Amino acid sequence: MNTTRNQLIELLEGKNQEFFSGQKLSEQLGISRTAVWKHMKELEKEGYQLEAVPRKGYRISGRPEKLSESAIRWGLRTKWAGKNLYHYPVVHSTQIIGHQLAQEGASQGTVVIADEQTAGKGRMGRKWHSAKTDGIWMSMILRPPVVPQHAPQITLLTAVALAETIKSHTNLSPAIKWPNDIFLNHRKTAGILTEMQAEQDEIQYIVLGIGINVNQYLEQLPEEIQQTATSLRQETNKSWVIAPIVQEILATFEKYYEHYLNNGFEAIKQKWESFGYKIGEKVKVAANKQKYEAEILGLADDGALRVRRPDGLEENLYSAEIHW
Ligand code: BTX
Repeated sequence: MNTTRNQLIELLEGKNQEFFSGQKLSEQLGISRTAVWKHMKELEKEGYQLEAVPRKGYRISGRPEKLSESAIRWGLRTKWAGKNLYHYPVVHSTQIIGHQLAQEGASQGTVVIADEQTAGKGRMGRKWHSAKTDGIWMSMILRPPVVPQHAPQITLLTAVALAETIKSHTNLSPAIKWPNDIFLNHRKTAGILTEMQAEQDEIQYIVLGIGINVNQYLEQLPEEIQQTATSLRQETNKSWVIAPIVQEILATFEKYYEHYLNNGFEAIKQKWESFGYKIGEKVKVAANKQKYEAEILGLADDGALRVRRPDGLEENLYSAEIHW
């Protein structure tokens, strides 16, 4: 990460569409005007469109379509989420890098994002297909001051942030399948993997993995998920620039996360239920080594899934697979 470049982007962003004089930039960054010019050339290589007008200065008139650290930073309106950012073209899994960074002490909100994962991870040892430049594959480090038993609430909160972002960005109507899948038109378009390092009563860190299919057509997905998966492009028939979606996810997540820490889970629960998939419907549940039919009632106050069995017995599920 080049911190001068980050500062430069932040300064230009603060000016919005106005010009920023080369002299002012060089003073504020503490570098020569030639160095400012060199950084501008680097930004152009990353895909920025820059205007340089004599006696007026510089301004950015277009942002790169290609994902990069700068592309996410430019216009990112968060306090801490994504402020510390690592972008890679190819990784095994952003989760693995997230764990390494967290163990080295990386701060809350640190994000690892990749164009492609060669060994993307789903839950319980499953695979997450994450091919090149067609999706959002990212992990964020969190250090929440909550007991480990409440960590699943952060997964639910993340699902709300994803559903809300997809809805506002694309006008589609996402639904959340408990606990962590985002569905569009009954097909999975995003998943969340929450991995935690914890002591008895304290979370050391969480690596929150988010995967969203964005620009793939169905035929580009592996055959085994073509009947069950979808993407934003498939549902909207257009391609999407990744960075603004990432920015909106980070800002929405940060808003709900802070609300959750300050006010508890209640508001998140209500939001989650407003997106909840199959609430009031009968589904097949696999839990506690049993399989049975049950009606989904909603969330319990602590985030457990409330279901009612055919005999009327109601129960709260903390770990279960839902099918239909
Ligand atoms: P999950 O266990 O709920 O979902 C995995 C299952 O979903 C697979 O078994 C397969 O059936 C299906 N699947 C696999 N890939 C896709 C896909 N691209 N779209 C739709 N369905 C799929 C969900 O696990 C958690 C996924 C988290 C992924 C992120 S990406 C960034 C981070 N790094 C990493 O390695 N994982 C996380």
